[in-house]
Amino acid sequence: MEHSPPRPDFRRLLPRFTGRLHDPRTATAIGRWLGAAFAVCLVTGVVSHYLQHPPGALVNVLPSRPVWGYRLSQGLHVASGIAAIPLLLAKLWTVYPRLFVWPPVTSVRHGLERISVGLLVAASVFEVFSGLLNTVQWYPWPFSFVPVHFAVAWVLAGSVLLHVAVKYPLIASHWRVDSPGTLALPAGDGPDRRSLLRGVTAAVGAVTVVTVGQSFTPLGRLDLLAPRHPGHGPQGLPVNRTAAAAGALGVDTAVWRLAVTGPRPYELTLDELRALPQTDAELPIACVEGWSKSAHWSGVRIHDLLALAGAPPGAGLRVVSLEHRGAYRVMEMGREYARDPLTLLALRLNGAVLTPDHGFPARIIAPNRPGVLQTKWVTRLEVL
Ligand SMILES: Nc1nc2c(c(=O)[nH]1)N[C@H]1C(S)=C(S)[C@@H](COP(=O)(O)O)O[C@H]1N2
Ligand SMILES: [Mo]
Repeated sequence: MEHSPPRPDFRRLLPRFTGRLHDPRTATAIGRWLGAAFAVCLVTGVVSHYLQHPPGALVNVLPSRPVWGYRLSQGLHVASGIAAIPLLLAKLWTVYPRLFVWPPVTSVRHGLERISVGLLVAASVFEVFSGLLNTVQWYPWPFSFVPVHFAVAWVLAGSVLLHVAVKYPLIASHWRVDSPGTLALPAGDGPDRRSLLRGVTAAVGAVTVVTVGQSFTPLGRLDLLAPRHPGHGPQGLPVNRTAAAAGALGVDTAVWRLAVTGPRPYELTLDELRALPQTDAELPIACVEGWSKSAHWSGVRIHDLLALAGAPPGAGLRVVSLEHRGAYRVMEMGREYARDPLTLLALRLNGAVLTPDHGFPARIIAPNRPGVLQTKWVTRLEVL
């Protein structure tokens, strides 16, 4: 007699989870910290994006103060992104048994919810790891980092909001740590959950402490894992793009000129620039990739150079570097930056003439400004 093959019972093939830590209470406890990290990351990321790529309407209203504004904002962006890594891993561990629920979809609503969670997980992992790789200047992908990281941030923000809305009743019933009667667990909060949460907290603390020194200089000595140490580099300041990489080595000061175009265009030699009134400023370089360091600069006020060219009050500025190619060869700055008395065409750094890597013979330094816009090896200023 023929036997028909037994029908496979998928349920038996699926792993079974009995641990109580994969429950909504743990998911809520970790999820709220992850949500907080994502919120800080989103706000500071939007600040960074608009300071770096201001839309036309914002160009002339973006403030050049406080001088440390961009440094703080970008330091928080990278620190909250790094803190999100252990939180995200812990959150995914807590909820991953839900990958194995059977049947995988019970209704249209359930199907949509699972798709939205898939999007949430994909966007979270993408944002956190693309940001991390960007801090080490590693781009193992074919697209341009900034627009994609920015666009996916909105996908992430939307899917977090949707997720919180869908899960609201569960989150609300587990939000208060001591709410009586909300836990369907016989033993209440055992030491296991507390240990897990303590472990996650320790992991967040550890990754923060060994990287935050890249921008928070008092903890500079503990900065073991951050890709750039704020104290390392010529003249006590890191360098992202060297003069050799930019083809800006060996500038001949006998032929170099600063050209200023405007209603009354003119040119200056380096000696003539040095003979103009010099201004000192203590200002940070705050790289979009996370490191920042304050330094002592001196040079000629941009405002004075523009006035000499007959620029109308409130004029903006285009700055051109002698670098031949590179995304940061040409930079524009709006009115608030151009007229700030601390915005300099710097000739000296920390008491000495700029080294080639820091932009010899002249570079821009301005307050509250992303590092990528602090143009090095300047050769021309154009009044806008
Ligand atoms: N012309 C030019 N200027 C530039 C860059 C560049 O690639 N080309 N890099 C920028 C970046 S990303 C940063 S963070 C700062 C770093 O300045 P530093 O090397 O003097 O520390 O320079 C900026 N100025
Ligand atoms: Mo940078």
